[in-house]
Amino acid sequence: MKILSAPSPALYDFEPSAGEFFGELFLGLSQNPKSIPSKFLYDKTGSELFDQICCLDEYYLTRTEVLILRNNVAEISTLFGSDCRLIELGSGSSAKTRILLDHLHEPAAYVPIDIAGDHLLQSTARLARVYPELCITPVCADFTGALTLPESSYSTKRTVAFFPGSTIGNLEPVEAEKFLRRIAILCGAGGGLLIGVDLKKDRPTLERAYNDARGITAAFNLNLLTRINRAFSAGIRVDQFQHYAFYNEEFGRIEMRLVSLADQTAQLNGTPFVFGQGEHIITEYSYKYAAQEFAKLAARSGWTVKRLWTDAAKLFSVQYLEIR
Ligand code: AVJ
Repeated sequence: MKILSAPSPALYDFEPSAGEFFGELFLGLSQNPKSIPSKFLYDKTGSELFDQICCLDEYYLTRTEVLILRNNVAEISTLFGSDCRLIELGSGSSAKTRILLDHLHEPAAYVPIDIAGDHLLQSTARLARVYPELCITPVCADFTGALTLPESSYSTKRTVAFFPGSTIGNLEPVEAEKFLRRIAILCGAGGGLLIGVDLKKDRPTLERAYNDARGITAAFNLNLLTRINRAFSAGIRVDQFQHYAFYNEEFGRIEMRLVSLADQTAQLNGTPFVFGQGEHIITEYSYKYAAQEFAKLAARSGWTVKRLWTDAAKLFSVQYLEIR
């Protein structure tokens, strides 16, 4: 992990080290069924494709969350109070954060954290121009790993983490619980967590969101293989893989997969990995929660749900949690 202090662009360049990428890839592809951690979907191209996904008609999550944030930002600001330090986990282009920053009562600092360094650099630079008064200290890191916040030279009354997008859904419940507990420790006493949580709903709506007509989600998924080829000259035939996403109701999650259309072998630093025709790689889980289920998960992690906002169709929720 690197803590970045503006303005030193060179520091922002972050790619997982080849060793780190290789290690996790090797482990995932040695499993049965094969899997690859979803965080590797977000290289430069992946992050750009994800931004496009967020604008798709089928992908109701982003626009619904933005609507909920807009409709309730006054109440959210009151809950945060003045002089709060806002941490964002997986800040991406920070578009949703601007809704908060425009309304917060004298925020003390903003700490965007993201794994995609270039993306983080660009959005932080843009943000600094819009909020010249705000202390912004970007951190380029995998927030599922150990996190240290930059030293603060400012005084804050409370640290609030912002975790939008239902990214919590990428983690399996046991991991989500551990993660939420770590965030509680990071925020410390009096801390808060504003989190976006996608809700359970009918299968067609869910499956359409991950199988858009324009094939952007497919391109996003397949880009992972292109990235692996680039990093390791793995020789994967990307055109012989197919995107597949479906709702697994038993587990309450969308499963995104890459299915091999042919028998083929990839090479990872000299180790062959065989893909049989029809064999799949799991590339992402996206868990959906009923409000009650998430409240229980929060409680197991040391949080209590203080407030839950949703949209008229109850597609998505934004929740404010406090440390118990
Ligand atoms: C960013 C993890 C919330 O699971 O909906 C979008 C990623 N994957 N389309 C999600 C994603 C396919 C997204 N999250």
